[in-house]
Amino acid sequence: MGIEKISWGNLMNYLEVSQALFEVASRSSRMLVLSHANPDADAIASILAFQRVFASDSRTVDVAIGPGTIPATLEFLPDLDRIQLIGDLETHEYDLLVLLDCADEGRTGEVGEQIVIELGKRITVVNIDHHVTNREFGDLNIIDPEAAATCEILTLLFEANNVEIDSELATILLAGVQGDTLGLRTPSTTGRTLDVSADLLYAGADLHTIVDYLFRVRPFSTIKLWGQVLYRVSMHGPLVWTEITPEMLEAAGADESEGEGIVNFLAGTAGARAAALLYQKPDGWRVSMRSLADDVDVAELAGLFGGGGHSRAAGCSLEAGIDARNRFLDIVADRIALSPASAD
Ligand SMILES: [Mn+2]
Repeated sequence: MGIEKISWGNLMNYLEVSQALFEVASRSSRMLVLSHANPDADAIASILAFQRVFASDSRTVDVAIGPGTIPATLEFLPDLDRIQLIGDLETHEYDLLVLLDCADEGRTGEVGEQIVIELGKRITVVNIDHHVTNREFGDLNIIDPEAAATCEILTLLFEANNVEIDSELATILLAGVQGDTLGLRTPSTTGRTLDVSADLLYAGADLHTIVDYLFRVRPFSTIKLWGQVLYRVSMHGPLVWTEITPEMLEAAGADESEGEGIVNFLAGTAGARAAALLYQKPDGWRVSMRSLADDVDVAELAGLFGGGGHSRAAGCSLEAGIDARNRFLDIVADRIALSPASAD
């Protein structure tokens, strides 16, 4: 509210968009910046970067995430203690709301969605994201599906406005880019992603620490969890899948976030066309999916179950119980077996 609804798609002019963003931000003295539940590196890095750039003596910037834990792989990032859970926010008195890396309001969790809807009636909502499924729910929608990470978009916006990027801010932003691209290895990685990464390295980003934490060094509990989860892996037609149960987490002494890399590991299964990791929760299953074939669109498949995401990486939720799980596996296996390329 307060400004005419504006949306930018890809091919947007970053100079123009950046001016609009900084103009809206300049009128704020109490900003709330949110990202999604079960946060990943891009979600956490986005809100931390935003706070660094926009917090000042005359402007408080609160940052919060939906339900979930901050992955241990991100513990090298500065200011993690400033991140709150949306459900724990003490006040909702803000004059600007910013959502980062969220395709829709629901990604912030149930409480978050209510807060977004309530605040959205009174104050301006800024929506910055790179998911192609973004619903453009904000007043100011900065959506660039060509970007490999929200942190890639933020870097371009900051650069366009001549923000001074010091080594800590550069490390934060590069961590988001590295996280979403799995170390610049996903198909979403473009020349621009490498340009942005190079800019951040020149600004002093600590790539060595990022790579060590995100991709190499893991707690023993994670190694134990992976052992159990991979032991149970199976093929359902062309779908490779496995699950994480509360019993496995307990036996390994691990938390749910320690399973995050497993679905990407499964995506390396020769002969499979899609991969799925199912997290068993008290109220149902949370599913993370990856496409291993150009003609398999997992965002579309997740959409069948009320979820969404990218064509190569997507997620959804299922009802509780083994029946719901098996029905999901059957439907997905059938669909990907029917994709055009499998007829070859
Ligand atoms: Mn992202």
